Amino acid sequence: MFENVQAAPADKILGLMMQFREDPRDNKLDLGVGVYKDSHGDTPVLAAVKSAELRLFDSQKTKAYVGVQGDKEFCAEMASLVLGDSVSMDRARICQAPGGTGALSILSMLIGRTAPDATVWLSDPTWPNHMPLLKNARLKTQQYPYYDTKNGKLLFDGMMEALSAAKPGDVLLVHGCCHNPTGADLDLAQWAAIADLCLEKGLLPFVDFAYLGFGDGLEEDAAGLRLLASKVPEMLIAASCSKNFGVYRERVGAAMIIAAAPAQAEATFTQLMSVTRAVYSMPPDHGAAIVRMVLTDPHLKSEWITELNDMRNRMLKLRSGFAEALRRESNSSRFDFIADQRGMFSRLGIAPEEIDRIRADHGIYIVGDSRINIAGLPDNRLDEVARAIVSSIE
Ligand code: PLP
Ligand code: TYF
Repeated sequence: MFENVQAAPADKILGLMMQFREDPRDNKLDLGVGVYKDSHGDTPVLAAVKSAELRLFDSQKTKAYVGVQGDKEFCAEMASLVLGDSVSMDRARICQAPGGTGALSILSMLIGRTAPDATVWLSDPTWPNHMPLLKNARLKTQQYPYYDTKNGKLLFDGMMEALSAAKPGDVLLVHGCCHNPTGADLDLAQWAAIADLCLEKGLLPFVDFAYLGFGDGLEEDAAGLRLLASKVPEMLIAASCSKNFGVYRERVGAAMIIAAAPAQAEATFTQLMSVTRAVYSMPPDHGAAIVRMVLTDPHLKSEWITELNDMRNRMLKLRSGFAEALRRESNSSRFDFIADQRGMFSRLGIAPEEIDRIRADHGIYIVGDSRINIAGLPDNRLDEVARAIVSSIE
């Protein structure tokens, strides 16, 4: 069976992460994989999460299965965090999933079951795992223009124009906030235009929500998604807790279905549960139990919000500081867009040879599409990093 199997292409981001680990240089700098780092370059366990883990250790009485939906209280808390009061909860069904990726995958398989002829439209560029997981669900895909890397600008008109070719029943995959890899987000007027487009053309919006709280704030980051949810009859959401709770390896996320009527939501949810039973039966418990504890305990919740605010404010400060350092070093406004974008990523808009040179000469690791992880920048080396980049580009 295996004698003719060819190796699968590597994930470029995860490949770069491995290459970085093997680099012996002391002053090497990882701006690759999307993991939040503090001013010491560490990704520590949040204090609120640690407290919840200690409590869980003391209070947990069983490791018996959690059930296919996962922890119901976790699901309810996630629904309220993401959706607020934008939709009536009797039209929504939520399950716990192994990370945002797990949520994206099971929802994609649900689409594959219920609308196998649908085309899923995704942004160009997008997170490199979107395409493989949609293909894995045997779905057709097409990309819409989203971002002009050379000029650091969102291509909203191009996006809307491309989507005019979408057929009724097609799926529109959008990033809820902090677009990966560009950091360029839709404003509220653009979210409203997308809602109108979905209504007009009968498209199903599918929101990938992996960075809630990393852009402008918990409420602000959810505003576009909630506006959309308040207008459309049906919607899918894949939420991740990896980044905002810093629980990456625990694999915590939620898959949400919104339907036009409660009975449709319920029937569709039974299909989703049938998908998950076939794939992994039941979700892992530990991370979701922690998130549930944090969200249901007022003291832990406020501690978490403070820690989330600190992470976000650090990234915002790094954005303006780095844009300023690049402005000084390049004597131009070429990189000013970095200060205006949001979340963990921006694309420098430099060439692959330049990226290779920066890695070879300075030990600075940047993804091949010129994406940098803003949180990976050390506060006290902004000028040095800006100098290394500017000196390596034409
Ligand atoms: N979607 C986007 C856009 C991401 O950047 C990530 C990051 O890893 C994910 C989904 C999935 O996150 P995870 O599966 O680690 O929760
Ligand atoms: O974009 C990133 O860096 C994160 C982490 O296959 C990641 O979302 C990257 C690639 C991948 C899974 C996670």
